[in-house]
Amino acid sequence: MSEIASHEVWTGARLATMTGEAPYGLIDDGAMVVRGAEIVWTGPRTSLPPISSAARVRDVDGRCITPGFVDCHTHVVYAGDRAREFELHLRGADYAEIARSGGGILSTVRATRAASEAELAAAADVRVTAMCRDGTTTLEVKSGYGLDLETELRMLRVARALPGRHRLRVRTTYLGLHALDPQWPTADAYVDYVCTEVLPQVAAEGLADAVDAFCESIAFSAAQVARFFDAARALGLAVKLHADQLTANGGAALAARYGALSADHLEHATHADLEALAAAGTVAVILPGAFYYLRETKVPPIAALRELGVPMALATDSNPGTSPLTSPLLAMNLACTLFGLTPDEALRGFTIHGARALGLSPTIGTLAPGRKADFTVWDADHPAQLVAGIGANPGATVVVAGRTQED
Ligand code: DI6
Ligand code: FE
Repeated sequence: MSEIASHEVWTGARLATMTGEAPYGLIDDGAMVVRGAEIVWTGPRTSLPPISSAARVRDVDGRCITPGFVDCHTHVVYAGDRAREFELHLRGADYAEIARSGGGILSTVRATRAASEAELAAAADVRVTAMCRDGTTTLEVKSGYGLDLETELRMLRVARALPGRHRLRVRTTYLGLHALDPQWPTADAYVDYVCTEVLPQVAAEGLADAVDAFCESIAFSAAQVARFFDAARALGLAVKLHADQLTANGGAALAARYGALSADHLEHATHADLEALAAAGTVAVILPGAFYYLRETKVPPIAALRELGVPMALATDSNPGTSPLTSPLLAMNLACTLFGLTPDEALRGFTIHGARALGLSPTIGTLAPGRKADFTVWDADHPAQLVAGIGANPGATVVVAGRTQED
């Protein structure tokens, strides 16, 4: 191979490439060459091709390098907080009861509608700063706390502007069917409004990469979501779905029928639903934060997903009501302790499969030639250490598009 006219050569690294079948796709004593914003070579240090003398060599002294984390399901843009509801929940009120009595999503809707674009951005900044510190380099952000045209557009604009202040990539999702706005006489009337007035405007302004809905007994039916998905598909938008989280309601089957990028939660999905996901190539997104916070008891069907070969992504579901969680490290630990994922599966969930759940595979999510140079050098010598701690960050140098914070 000819000499690499490169800028950065990372050596002395234990590379968790997340490619192939071997645990973590590990390369001990590895090296990685980065040119500009792209990875151009990875492998054992001893096979490193001749390097130009102009290259900058960075020896990381046995540290482990992972791909940047992809948090593929968050609601990180919102105003207000729901600590009062947490108190009620601990005293025995369940999530559905709180929602029916005007709390829940609607209480965050009231606070978000009242917040200016600058206030919403400032609130999101605090959370996104914490996420970046713990290794997140790509973030999906959903709207859904506005319900009306103006606030939904404001949320999406705030999400789209995050990379101007934080070093990360953002994908935005219009969560059109999240809760029923009480000003509408029926859910169907609200679905009509969303499909004919909000969705076309979101698409016209290019503010969303995908759409999502909350398919649940306390939210929207599979038939209502199908109408929304038809409208989204006609506008060329990808679909994702909150499916079978609290009850079995046909969500995962619907997601599969529409070739969704992902079906998320899945605690109550049936085996037939999972077979449909496998056949459709839809990613299952596992969200242990919400399970933990709501003190649920029905775990998602991990063994069946594994058996059927459905890729499992993992995400924080960062939101004020069911998962006020920003740390991918803690989410990975919870997925292992509560759901029995292996640390290898947890890391794949936040890298290669998270990327796939956003339609960004293979551009990001692994350490391999041709991928974006989004990665983290950890003050840890093995990737399992990142998952074994209870959200403990051992120290991290986060690189996005080939650049560290200091570059
Ligand atoms: N994602 C959601 O959108 C809902 N549950 C979930 O996991 C509720 C979010 C909220 O209560 O604000
Ligand atoms: Fe969610």
